[in-house]
Parts: sequence; structure tokens; C-alpha cells
Amino acid sequence: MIQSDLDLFDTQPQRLASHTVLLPGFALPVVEQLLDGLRPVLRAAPWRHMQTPGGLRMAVALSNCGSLGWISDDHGYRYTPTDPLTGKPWPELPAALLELASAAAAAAGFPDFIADACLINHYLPGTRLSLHQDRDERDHGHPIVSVSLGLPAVFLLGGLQRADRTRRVPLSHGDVLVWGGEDRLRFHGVLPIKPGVHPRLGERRVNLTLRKAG
Ligand code: MD6
Ligand code: FE
Repeated sequence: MIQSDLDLFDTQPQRLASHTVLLPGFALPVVEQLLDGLRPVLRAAPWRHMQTPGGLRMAVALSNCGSLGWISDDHGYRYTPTDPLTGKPWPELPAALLELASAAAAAAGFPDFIADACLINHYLPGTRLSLHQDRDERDHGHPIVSVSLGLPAVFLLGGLQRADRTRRVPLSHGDVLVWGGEDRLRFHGVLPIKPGVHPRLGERRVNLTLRKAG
């Protein structure tokens, strides 16, 4: 059907739940600026696999920028002002990323969002992210803005209970997902990334989640 083919290229915001909005391709116009901003961040705070509190190695590699960064170790999950790997403050949030996050949040109905933390996740083909809630931020009244780059992913959008059914949301390069309000503590995860080569990022998916953590 022609209509469903066209849906693939739909760039209209899609409301997935009362306070969850998918903005297809919203980041595409600034992708090169984002990558330019991320390069020095990742030189200063390189990708690493953190340990879960249970002692397992996370499959996703991560880094952070902003005044706070999310970490996991045997003491638990939390935000820290410094990178445990270098002992230095996390690199600054690139301006293009900060501006994109506020613009996306506003487009999704959260007009006053100013991020102070960005968690940067790196997925190779086969990497998944198990169902979790994001609850380490101080005030859950602020939304989260999630930017997808590189290989496509299937995002699992669950409910407020772990056992609630999940909805599969395809996320492509340049898509931005915003959620907050009563959806802020929904369980969510990412299915194993399918093998592939993205023309700009190669064999990887990079996800940026911008938060007001402090
Ligand atoms: C990811 N994202 O898409 C992982 N969390 O790679 C998340 O865990 C996430 O996309 C909170 C809000 C939006 C997200
Ligand atoms: Fe999350």
C-alpha cells in the first residue's frame, strides 16, 4: 500500500503515549554539528563498559558529557561530576546538542527543558539494553530527550510495571524521542541491534540521552 510506504518517511511528530513523542528525523539537519561536538568529548572521556552493581559487564559502552554523568559500579547507579576513569570533570555539553535538546523538548510540549547531562551509549550489532527505568535523576518532573544515530534500533516502550506489555518503536538515524510527565518512569529497553553498516556511522548505533539530572 502506498500509504504505509509513505509512513516510513513521515516526519510529523508521533504521540506514542500521553507524554511520549517521537520526532522523526528531528536531528538530521544538525547531525554533522553533533558529531563535531562529540569527537572531542569522546577523546576526553572515552567509551568504556561499566560494571553493573551485580558485577556484570554492561554490553553497551558509554560515556557522558555535561556537568553530571551517569555511572554504574559495584556501589550502584548514580550521577557524578567527574569521570571515574580520568578523575576530571565530564566534558562540557556541546552547544549544538544542548540546543537540539531544548528544541526537541519544546516541540514535544516541554518548553523549559535545559539539559545538564548527556549519557552517550554505543551499541555494536547484537548489543541490547534490557528493560529498565531511568530513576537516578533528582527531579523526575523533567523530561528525557533521546537522540538516535547510526544503525536503526527497535526501542521497547513498556509501562510503569516491569511486567506490563511493551510496544516496539523503530528508531532511525536522526530520530528524537522525548518523554516526560506521567511517562517518565516507564520501563524501556532496546532489542539486539541488527547487523548492518550505516553510511555515516558504520557498524554501530549511538544514542544520546539528555537529562536534567541535578
Ligand atoms: C537507547 N535509551 O535508546 C537507550 N532512556 O539506546 C534509553 O535508555 C532511554 O531512549 C530514557 C529515555 C529515553 C531513552
Ligand atoms: Fe533509559
